[in-house]
Amino acid sequence: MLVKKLFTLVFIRKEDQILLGFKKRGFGMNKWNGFGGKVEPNETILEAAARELKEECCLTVKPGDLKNIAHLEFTFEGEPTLMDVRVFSTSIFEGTPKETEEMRPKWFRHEDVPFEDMWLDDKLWFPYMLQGKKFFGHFHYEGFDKILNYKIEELDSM
Ligand code: 6U4
Ligand code: NA
Ligand code: NA
Repeated sequence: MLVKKLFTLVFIRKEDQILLGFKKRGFGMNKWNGFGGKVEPNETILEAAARELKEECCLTVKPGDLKNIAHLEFTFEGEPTLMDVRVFSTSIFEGTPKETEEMRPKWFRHEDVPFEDMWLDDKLWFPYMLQGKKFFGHFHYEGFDKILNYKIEELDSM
């Protein structure tokens, strides 16, 4: 049986740029990604998404301004965990991104997204996100550097 764990992942957009953070510690260390983390028992998924964004790069968003753009699932060969990742995006935010203990933020133009220093799945689904599509993706990993199989489905609504 798979044990589901719920995570958030937030992408801030500005004109033709997207904000990524270089993760300095923990899961996904030394990779660029959106901002996010575990959903705590006392909060909604949107509250968790806004909280993690604030903690990790000091930007403020209203939870209601976050648009749910994707649902990603990650499983790992031989492991009982399913990572259930809810992906959000907005261009409505307050503040200037600041480096924290967890993340070093940086704006990237779409053509400069550093896929070679990101999770392997990102280059498979970023094109959907950058084109403004909604989608579901499931990725089955062996370890952290090999995808055994995956599927991505575009969705009409989330
Ligand atoms: P703590 O324990 O506070 O450091 P927390 O910030 O709660 O952790 P974290 O950073 O471990 O959680 O959450 C993992 C983050 O990585 C979430 O935003 C989801 C994201 N993530 C996990 N696997 C991913 C993958 N294969 N591709 C991807 N993002 C992934 O693009
Ligand atoms: Na995190
Ligand atoms: Na965090």
